[in-house]
Amino acid sequence: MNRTLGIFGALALLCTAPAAAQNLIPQPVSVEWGEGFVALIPYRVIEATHGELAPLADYLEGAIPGGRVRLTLDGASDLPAGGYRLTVAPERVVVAGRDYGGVWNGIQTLMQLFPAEVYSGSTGTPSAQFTLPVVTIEDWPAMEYRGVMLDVARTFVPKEQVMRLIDNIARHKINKFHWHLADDEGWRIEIKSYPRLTEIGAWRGGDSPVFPVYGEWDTKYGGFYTQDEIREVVAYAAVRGVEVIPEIDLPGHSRAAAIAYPEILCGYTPDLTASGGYDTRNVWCVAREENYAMLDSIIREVAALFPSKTFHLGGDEVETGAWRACPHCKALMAERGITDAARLQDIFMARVIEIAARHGKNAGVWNEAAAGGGIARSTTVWGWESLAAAKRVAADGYPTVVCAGEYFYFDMRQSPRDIGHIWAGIVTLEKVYSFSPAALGFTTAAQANLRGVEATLFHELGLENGPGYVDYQLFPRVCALAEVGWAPATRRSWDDFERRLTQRSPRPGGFDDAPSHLERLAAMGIAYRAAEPVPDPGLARLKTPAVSFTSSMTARERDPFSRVSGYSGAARTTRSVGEGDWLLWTFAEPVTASRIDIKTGYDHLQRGGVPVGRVEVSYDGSTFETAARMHDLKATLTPDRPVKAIRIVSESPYNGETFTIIQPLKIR
Ligand code: TNX
Repeated sequence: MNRTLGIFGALALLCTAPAAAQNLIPQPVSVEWGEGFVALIPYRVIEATHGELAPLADYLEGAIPGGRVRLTLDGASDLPAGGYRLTVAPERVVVAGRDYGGVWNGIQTLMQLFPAEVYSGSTGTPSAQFTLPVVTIEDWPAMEYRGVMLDVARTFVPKEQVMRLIDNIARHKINKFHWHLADDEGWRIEIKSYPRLTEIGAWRGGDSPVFPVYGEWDTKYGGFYTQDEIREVVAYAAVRGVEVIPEIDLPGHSRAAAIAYPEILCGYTPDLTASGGYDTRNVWCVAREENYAMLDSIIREVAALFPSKTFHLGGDEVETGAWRACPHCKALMAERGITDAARLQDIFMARVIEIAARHGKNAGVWNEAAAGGGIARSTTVWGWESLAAAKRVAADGYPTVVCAGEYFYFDMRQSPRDIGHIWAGIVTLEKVYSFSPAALGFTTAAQANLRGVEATLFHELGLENGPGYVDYQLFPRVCALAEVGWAPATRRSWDDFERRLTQRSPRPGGFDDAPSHLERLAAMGIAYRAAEPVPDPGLARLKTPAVSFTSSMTARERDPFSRVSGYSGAARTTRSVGEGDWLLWTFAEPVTASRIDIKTGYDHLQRGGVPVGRVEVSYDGSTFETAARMHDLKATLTPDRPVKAIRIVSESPYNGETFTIIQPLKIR
């Protein structure tokens, strides 16, 4: 296939060669700078020597402003998978890939030789500044698996944004997109044989039987992908050399599915006292034979949509209480001679792994599912709980993807003042970059089992932090992850990485500097995290007037109400807030304040508070009037008179938890 659009050649300009000056990320294996720069011809002449590279020729056509480029699979067969040779010479640019992904990777390196504008979508006539350095690059990845996981269950991410994310990670030579499609809070993929999974399970709040959590408390919220949309995303990713790995999280994390099809749950009537009458069980019954027929049908439909050989079946954080209470599960345990109910998970996982195999897939699981050692060693295991857990599964002989929380959970905070979870600590950019299997004590045998690395974005905090959240959490940490997966630790230097990320690099001969990588991210339209957030100066000057706090609920011993009245921390009650429950702050003296912030639920996460309700104010301590409504578990008052008391009256039957958290008032 030959796409000749013009006849002029490129022009070589004689200048001194740049030092390793193009700020390439991830850092290639070998770069040999030649003499001078090549000025681009003002139109594209893109040629692909193999029919299968046609999508890449089309991609490049829309991606660069000019130049004569040959894409080929010839001349790189000696390189490892994903490898490429890129030569920029006056007569033409050649991207020779070991395979399709190799050509993609070479194209991405080529694009980093351009000014950052190449990413801003303007592929018109190149200006005089559009010059490429003469160079030969030979390059291949250290790790086969370089992934990003997105949870679309807690916060739904529309198809277009998923594709945008895939594009942006693929530009960093990330080659796997792990799509977390079902969890407690939503089922996001159309299953034709079980339509209620999305008719009911894709929506929460409003008139849905799935109760609201994590924001959008008083509206019906959700979404799902039709099978056609899934195919579209998979095809879009394939053009970019990205394999899409679906995940249906089993047998736990399945509340949305269980609300749509309650018969999948264990066969007993649960005690609903702490949960406002909701059945919150989220675990498939192991002993119910019909469950496996249903799962066969679900797995068959999902498997058919994804060309990936890998099918992630979940297996994390299974709440075994239901199994222990279930007469059928207990009978199964007796029959198999199992005394620990947790081991029922081995039986369940073996069944679904076998179903996946029947539909042509190798299973993937989270590390807990491999804890018993009872599942097949062909199963890829994602080591997420900790570095130690990742080491353990790798040492146990499982092909391992490392996504250990303390390195690769990008829902963690990037600094103490940032948004995010904290359970795995602060995950700074430098921490991500520091990951090195050898230095962190993976044995040689364990290292041989590593498939690679993956960043995960679990998405409980998406709704409350708005549309920029995904970019903010992922970038620039994905840039560090990309280099960790691509370049062995022996070839990496934090100082050098940080320089390439943040500093421009001068180019001789009067040409524009090579952009910093952050400039490229900006040109891609990524709302990356640029710096640590500044503290709110008002917080240091909060008032703490004497106040008493009471409620219709009682506090548990460990987190008493005195924490709220003492402004020292959060209190936690012994049950979910229900309709008519109240929280009351009474000041010793009326308080003059310009602003009072009221917050319930976790400090960092919209969960466990008062979702719907009114906020009443009293100026005399006896008559109350409604002054605000709870929104996103919080409210703000700007009183024009001294306030004697504040009362929250709940109008929601349930908050999705078995407790309610109350934060101290912030009074300014
Ligand atoms: C643990 S990661 C989970 C997720 C949460 C995440 C929050 C995993 C396999 N389970 O359900 O969203 O922590 O960081």
